[in-house]
Amino acid sequence: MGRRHRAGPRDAIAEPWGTRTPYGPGGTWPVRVDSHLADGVAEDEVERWVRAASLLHSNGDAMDIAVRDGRVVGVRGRADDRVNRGRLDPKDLFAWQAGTSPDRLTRPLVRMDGELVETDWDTAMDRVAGRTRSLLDDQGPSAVGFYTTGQLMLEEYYTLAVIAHGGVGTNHLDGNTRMCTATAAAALKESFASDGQPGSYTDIDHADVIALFGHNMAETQAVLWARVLDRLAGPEPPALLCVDPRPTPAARAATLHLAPRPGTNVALMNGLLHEIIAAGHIDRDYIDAHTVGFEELEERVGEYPPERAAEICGVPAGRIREAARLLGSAERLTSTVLQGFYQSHQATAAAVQVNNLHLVRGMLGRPGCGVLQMNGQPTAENTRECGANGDLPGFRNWSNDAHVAELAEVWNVEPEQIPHYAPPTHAMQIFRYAEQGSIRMLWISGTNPAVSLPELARIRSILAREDLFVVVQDLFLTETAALADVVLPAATWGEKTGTFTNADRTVHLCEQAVKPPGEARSDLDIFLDFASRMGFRDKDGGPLVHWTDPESAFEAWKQCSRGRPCDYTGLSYAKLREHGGIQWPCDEDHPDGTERLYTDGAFFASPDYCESYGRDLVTGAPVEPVEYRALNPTGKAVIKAAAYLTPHEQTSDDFPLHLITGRTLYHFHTRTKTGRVPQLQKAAPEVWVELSAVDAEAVGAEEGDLVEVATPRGAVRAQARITAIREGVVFLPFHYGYWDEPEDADRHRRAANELTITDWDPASKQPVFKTAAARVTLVRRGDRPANAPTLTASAPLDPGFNATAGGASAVADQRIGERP
Ligand SMILES: Nc1nc2c(c(=O)[nH]1)N[C@H]1C(S)=C(S)[C@@H](COP(=O)(O)OP(=O)(O)OC[C@H]3O[C@@H](n4cnc5c(=O)[nH]c(N)nc54)[C@H](O)[C@@H]3O)O[C@H]1N2
Ligand SMILES: Nc1nc2c(c(=O)[nH]1)N[C@H]1C(S)=C(S)[C@@H](COP(=O)(O)OP(=O)(O)OC[C@H]3O[C@@H](n4cnc5c(=O)[nH]c(N)nc54)[C@H](O)[C@@H]3O)O[C@H]1N2
Ligand SMILES: [Mo]
Repeated sequence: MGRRHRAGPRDAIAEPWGTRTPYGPGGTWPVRVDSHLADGVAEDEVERWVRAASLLHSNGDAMDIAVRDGRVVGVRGRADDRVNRGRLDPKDLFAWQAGTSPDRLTRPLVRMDGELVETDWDTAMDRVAGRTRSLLDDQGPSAVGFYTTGQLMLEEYYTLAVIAHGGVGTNHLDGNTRMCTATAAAALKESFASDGQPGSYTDIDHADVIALFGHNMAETQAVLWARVLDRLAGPEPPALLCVDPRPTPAARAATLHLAPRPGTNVALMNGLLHEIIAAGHIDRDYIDAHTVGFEELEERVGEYPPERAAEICGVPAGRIREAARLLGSAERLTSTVLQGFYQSHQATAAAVQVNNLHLVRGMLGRPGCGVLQMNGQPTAENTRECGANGDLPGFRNWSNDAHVAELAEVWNVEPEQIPHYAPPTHAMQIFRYAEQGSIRMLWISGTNPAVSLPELARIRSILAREDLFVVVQDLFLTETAALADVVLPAATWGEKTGTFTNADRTVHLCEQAVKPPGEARSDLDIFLDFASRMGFRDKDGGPLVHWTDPESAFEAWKQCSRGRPCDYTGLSYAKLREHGGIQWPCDEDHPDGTERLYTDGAFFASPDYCESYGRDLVTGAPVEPVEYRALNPTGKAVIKAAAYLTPHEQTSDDFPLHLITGRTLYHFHTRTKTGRVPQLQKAAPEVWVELSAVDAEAVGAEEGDLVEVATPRGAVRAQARITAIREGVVFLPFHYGYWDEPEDADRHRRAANELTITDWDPASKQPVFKTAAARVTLVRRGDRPANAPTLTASAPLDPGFNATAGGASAVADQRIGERP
């Protein structure tokens, strides 16, 4: 048995990554159990501990929810779980308090004479079902659209996918995962012809080089970053490469930090691949045995000697060479990719080059050799698996008739009932159809598009259209809910049971700990109620949705996943209770799950089996089945080359700066949860804008001054934070909508998405949140530094003022060495 000692409590706001537990290559990440209980509650006063996983990122940290008197009173990390080995980050530790917020929605609301008024479930659901029925009669299924999320549970997405594709029969079902990890899925489909994360978090334990591409891991997957920090603090630490225009904590810890001009990732990757191939740092045998397309890549990257890449990216050629040497000499390379690559005009093309890097170096499927095309939201993976994201369930191929027939068999419907005349409609197109009036009902669950979609003035005007019936299913009266015709109060994390799958395919069971407030219902119960009101039938007249609770929904999903890459048939609630997190595929042949995909160079890519034949990276046009068969008859990995294309919106005299947007450690998205959590809200209470000293001086602004950031779409006012961000680049966090100050006259001058553009990557259709041309002007002098976090990417150049801290209410316990 291991020792157990207290590392001493920490202020989890001031020390978000906690105390180091160093370890060496190939070692096991030591256990450190973090916990936080409500003020005045001692651990022995907790009545029950209920199994769960983290909600506000995709890391999948396993934890137990502490319950007393029927209320959640805290959380504790699970020592025995493969993902976090007990650790929790600030959102994990504190965000549960949002569930107990007094302004939770507790009754359905319907719009009467222009106002939202409380009503009962029957009235609300009859309105929803009645409108669906009349639209189906008048116009057919294409009048109805569903826009869901990456924050519900697998059982809920699967039920929604069956309802939308199999019941209503509409092709218009997508998730906010389109904003989030559509490019992760697209890049995996391009390279491996199927979604499915090749790597595993345990690759961090083995890697000798770790490369982060457009991923602020320290802030967005803080527990995974603690794992990296523990390797860095241990014997034989890995070298770290960070590619990000901002001085993120990872950039500051990196062996090598490249800060490219936003939107130039493809040129940079081509420059790196040019050097790696030229230096012969490639695995010829692997390339020959397991890939197609290498010659095209070699030729393409031949056009990007470091000097040319340097000119495009604004990174010195010498640094590109250095980075290529680092990547080229790695023996065990682990790469992660996220929004700095995914939310740009060449998102898929850039993310695919990271896959190419691993393919040409033969670094896949071995310990330490993994690509993690990251997810963002806690259950984005499930949205994708279940086909609630603009794909078919079970990673089935919409352009393969046999796959559609197989799905029809699982659902016991006619294949024609499942729309597959074109790929399922992507979210940006769903909103376009609503704008044009062909979609006349939009059911939004678990997402807040009035703050999170690009070009908000346009989104507000779409949601407010008279001829669009909007249903919003949420916990709170969000900016989006305020525009709805019907608002359905949902239960959330801790109030319902279901499964979650994280970014490295680890499935966790998350169990109900407490009752939802008032009349709030789980999303599953709401969807089931709708299916029964609609009377959806299979072809033998039985109920199409024949399950009644989370576990029976899970069992139904298992059958749908059978034989597919994301095979769940070997899992059960009982097994997840016994073992904690398990990685799919988990089936008869892999009863304990699967740590790494593609271990023997075998892919899910054969023409009959693959999820996708791929797309043209420039136009987005789907590759034809015959074309794919000719290119890749035996199902190898596909190496796809891409030329760099300039961003669509160029800087100009009027708009001379590059605007990028993103996150901070302490908040989640539109803050509907974290804004209601005192410790988190206090750490980052209001919007700020990050500027370099040079750009600030050019407009006469200093730290703390109020400035205006404008693009052709709108303007946001924020306090200036002067940082070591790349010159010519400004950064706005996108967390600040206006639900907490609805009467504020300046409310439309806080959200970053007032400024962003309606534009997307051609292959993944993911919007371009990370490149816009902007201008900054001084509004007025401030009298204090910006109220922005100091330990993160927004760290001030001048460290002379108070560091962000949480104080007494933010103390978390940490116990090192506690064994499962
Ligand atoms: N604290 C916190 N954690 C979260 C979330 C949250 O809201 N808050 N959200 C979760 C979700 S849904 C997601 S999707 C993930 C997102 O996690 P990340 O992708 O790590 O977060 P972002 O801040 O969106 O963007 C990452 C970085 O991209 C950089 N970047 C911008 N433009 C470029 C570019 O052109 N090239 C390169 N190389 N880099 C660029 C930015 O400077 C930024 O530091 O986080 C998850 N975790
Ligand atoms: N400018 C800019 N915009 C961005 C991004 C960016 O980097 N820059 N990132 C994009 C990305 S990656 C993402 S993921 C999106 C996120 O954008 P959103 O999805 O709009 O963000 P959230 O604030 O997480 O909204 C989730 C909503 O679901 C509700 N909710 C939580 N749990 C439950 C539940 O169990 N049931 C139901 N029914 N509702 C629930 C919450 O109260 C909240 O209103 O934003 C995108 N927009
Ligand atoms: Mo996301």
